[in-house]
Amino acid sequence: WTRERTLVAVKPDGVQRRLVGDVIRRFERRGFKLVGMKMLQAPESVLAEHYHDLRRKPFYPALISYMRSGPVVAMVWEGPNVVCTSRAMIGHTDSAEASPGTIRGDFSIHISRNVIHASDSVEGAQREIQLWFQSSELVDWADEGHHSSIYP
Ligand code: YYY
Ligand code: MG
Repeated sequence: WTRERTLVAVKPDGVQRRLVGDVIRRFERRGFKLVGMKMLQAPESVLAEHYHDLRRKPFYPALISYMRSGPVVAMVWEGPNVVCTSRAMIGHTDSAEASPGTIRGDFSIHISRNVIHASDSVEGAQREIQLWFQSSELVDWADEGHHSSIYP
């Protein structure tokens, strides 16, 4: 496989609700590898770039102020098919439609407070990782044998 990475971020409501550990636990249990993580108050410029495609949507101002309402925890996860699998793990954008068992389906009831972000394509993930992280903040660590029991 070719190395695939995605950007996951616990949004301010998720941090306030102490859901960071649960999110990390779910990704670790699945077998993905954490290669970057930081807590930050997201700068306006980063959010503007991150949500550039949504800038003309009616909910955009509320989305930006929600994302600026507190710190987020940004993470980079690595593994086979991690972009697609992460999207399945977080669930539908609209929490009302998110299946139980997904992060949004377990922890959220409203689209505007949906706890978590994950990139929606491989190219989008590359763009978002570069936006949120310096390359020096990503750690390329070896799996030390566990690797082969998680994926060949
Ligand atoms: O990628 P994802 O987060 O699942 O959805 P996007 O369509 O990229 O929208 C980003 C973000 O915007 C979403 O997580 C919540 C918010 N939002 C909203 O508040 N109201 C909508 N009708 C659509 C999206
Ligand atoms: Mg999106």
